[in-house]
Amino acid sequence: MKDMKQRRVLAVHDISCVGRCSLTVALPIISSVGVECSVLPTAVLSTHTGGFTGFTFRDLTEDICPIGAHWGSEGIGFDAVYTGFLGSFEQIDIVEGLIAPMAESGARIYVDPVMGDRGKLYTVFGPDFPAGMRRLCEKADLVMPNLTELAFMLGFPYEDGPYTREYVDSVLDKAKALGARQIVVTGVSYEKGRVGAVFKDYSTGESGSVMRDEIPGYYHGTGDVFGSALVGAMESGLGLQDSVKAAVDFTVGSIARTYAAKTDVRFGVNFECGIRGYASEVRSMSRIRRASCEEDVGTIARMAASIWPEVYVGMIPDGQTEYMVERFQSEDAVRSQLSDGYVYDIVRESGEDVGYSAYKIDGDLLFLSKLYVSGGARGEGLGKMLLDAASEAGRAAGARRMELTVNRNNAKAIGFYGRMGLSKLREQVTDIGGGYVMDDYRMGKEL
Ligand code: PXL
Repeated sequence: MKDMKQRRVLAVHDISCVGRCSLTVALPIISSVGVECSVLPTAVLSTHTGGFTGFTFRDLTEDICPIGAHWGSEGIGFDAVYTGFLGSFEQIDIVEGLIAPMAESGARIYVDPVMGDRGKLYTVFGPDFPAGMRRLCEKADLVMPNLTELAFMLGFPYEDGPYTREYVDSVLDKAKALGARQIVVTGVSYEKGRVGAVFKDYSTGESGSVMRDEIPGYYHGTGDVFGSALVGAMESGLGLQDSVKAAVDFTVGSIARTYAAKTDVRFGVNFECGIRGYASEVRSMSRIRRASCEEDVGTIARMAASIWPEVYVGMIPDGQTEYMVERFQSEDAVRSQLSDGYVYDIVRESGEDVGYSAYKIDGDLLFLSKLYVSGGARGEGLGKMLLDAASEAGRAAGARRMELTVNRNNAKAIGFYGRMGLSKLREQVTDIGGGYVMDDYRMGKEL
């Protein structure tokens, strides 16, 4: 189908041909949750640099600008960018230049400042490298360093764990200086034998941790398995806490499988056998998803056919609801709106699709065209969730105000929109053919 709105992520990492890290894990993991994953390979190595000797390294820094220029000339854009291992200080600068305009046009930026572990920088990096990574972090919405990388970027001495909660809180406070709205720190331990990730959203103050039993040994590529799973979950619409949980569980499962098999750890971890479980966990946890396949179109049309008659009964003349459902919410109508730039979000409750919104962003205006939740699921905050998701998407794409139309007799919806901060702008009558009109209020608010 044409122009369905899957999210498109650009993964900027090297390709280590053997060893399961960087792009060879980002691609399958991000794809597994139905998010489109494009790549920008920064270097090609025969293996990763941890544990193999004599690996080849072809630097692709020179190709980055022409690749970006081509995308620009074709109008190719990304909803998010996820950067990982970068080969040189110069490469950081160039990647920063490439992603700055993407960030400005609303792409969410995830930066994993891959540099070191267990208190040491990887041997391929010089002492000036952390300053470069720190600059890149300033461009990010979410950063995912380990404690070694934080220590190098922020200039405090690295200490081995376990750590006190006060110590980790003080590190999270210091890390605010990196400038990202959200942070996830990996490899944190509060007690011997338990390890996991802590997270904080500086804009809301939400923070927490996800800890699991530690598995003995050191496993290559786990930072990339974790980062890719985190990006896949976030881009599927999960909140920070749920995303961290999904990523930790997937990573720990991959390590456990590898530990049990006693395979050579230089080849990375067995994430492949857990990828289905991860994808289905993300899917079942994500309350809101963007309609992106033929099945979703059928779901929306079915929801409309059952919700609309219930909403509009007694509000508009007999026959008008059926007319409007057929005209605006048939599968063909939904398909053509999707091709025309409308985004449909579907919300689920207890694993069932129970409502949806549709909106279109045009310059500084986000027009919310539809917002419906089925009778049995009302009063659970799902309408607000859909409205918030639309507002956030609008803001990220540069919209400054939201507007919608609502039937003048629909007191419940008018009340709801009022509570959500929208006010009446004017009355609006629209002739929709078939002898019917829509007698609406136009409502709006600043985003
Ligand atoms: O993200 C880990 C990683 C990625 N790419 C290369 C690496 C490593 C870790 O050592 O060497 C080339």
